[in-house]
Amino acid sequence: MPWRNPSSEVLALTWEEALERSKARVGQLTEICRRRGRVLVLMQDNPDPDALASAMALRELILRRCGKRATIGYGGICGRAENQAMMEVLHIRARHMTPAQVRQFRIVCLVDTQPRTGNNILTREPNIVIDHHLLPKRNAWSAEFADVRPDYGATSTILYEYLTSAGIRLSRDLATALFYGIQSDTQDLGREAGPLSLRAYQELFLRADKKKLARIRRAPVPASYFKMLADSLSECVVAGKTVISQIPDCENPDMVAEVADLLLRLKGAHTTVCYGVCGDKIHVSARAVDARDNMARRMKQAVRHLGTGGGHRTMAGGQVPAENEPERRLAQVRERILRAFAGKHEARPLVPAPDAERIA
Ligand SMILES: [Mn+2]
Repeated sequence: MPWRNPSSEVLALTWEEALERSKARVGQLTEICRRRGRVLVLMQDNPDPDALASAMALRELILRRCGKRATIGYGGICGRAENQAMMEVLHIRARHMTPAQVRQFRIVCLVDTQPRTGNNILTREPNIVIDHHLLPKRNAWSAEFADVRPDYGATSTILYEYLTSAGIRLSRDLATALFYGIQSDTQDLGREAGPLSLRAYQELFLRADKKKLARIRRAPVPASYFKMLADSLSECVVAGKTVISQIPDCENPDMVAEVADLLLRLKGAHTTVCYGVCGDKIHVSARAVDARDNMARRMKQAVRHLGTGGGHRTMAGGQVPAENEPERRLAQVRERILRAFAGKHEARPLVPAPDAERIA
């Protein structure tokens, strides 16, 4: 079934109308999952809280409606301390998988990601796609069931609608997960969140376990976290209203996203980009204060013919394979980033080098 980016008119739906729509979708979805064969809920390679919560919710829906225990999987690293804590504290059993393991499942559901985005390990057409990222104009894909809502702040909101419309009572852990998913993906509803996400957020807040939320948000980080942070700041440059940073020895791709988020707090900054080599790929994250800066479009521009990229208007990600000649690839990516995000502005260091300061 081919899909197009819907207009934002859906935001005109009332909560009741949205639930009605979701109820119909749940019917279609459960019909597919009831078929013979094991079900896999696959997230992006480096799952974030929205993906983890959505996968947990979809697993619950499939369990209650189809009596089947779906497996939750991902291909990369779940590196961020908060995300690891979320899995542990809320008992989300997600497995790291290889493409060969993924192929053993007959029914595959993608959540919070889409086929051919380069950020998941699926090598065939999925049966089910539930997501809220912008759809690609080219590289169109198809699936038996697809519910993609780019006007939604989080995939967790879609799953909350599904569960509510199906009359499924949420466990405290699941309510906590979905609340945290919406909160983190919309940055406390400040980023691309509509009235439906607001409604879900309010209802879930009442049910969420605040003590567990605090344990997740303040999860301990290893010393290497501060090393990566220090390195990223010493490499950081400002070009016009764009802040660009590199993490030289990046242990996990989540750090790239985290630094991009952090740098957006710089006074006067409109957009931020952070990149670094993690494993055999260069990961890139971009953030913007204003949706008009369309980060997804610029990211695609920056990685064109080198890798894949996409996302939302205010947050986007990209991946460039770098198995061969990583240094040359890195230089190429750096140049592309400067061109796509900084234009003609001159790049100056954010933090002066310690030596330069001493001389001055
Ligand atoms: Mn999301």
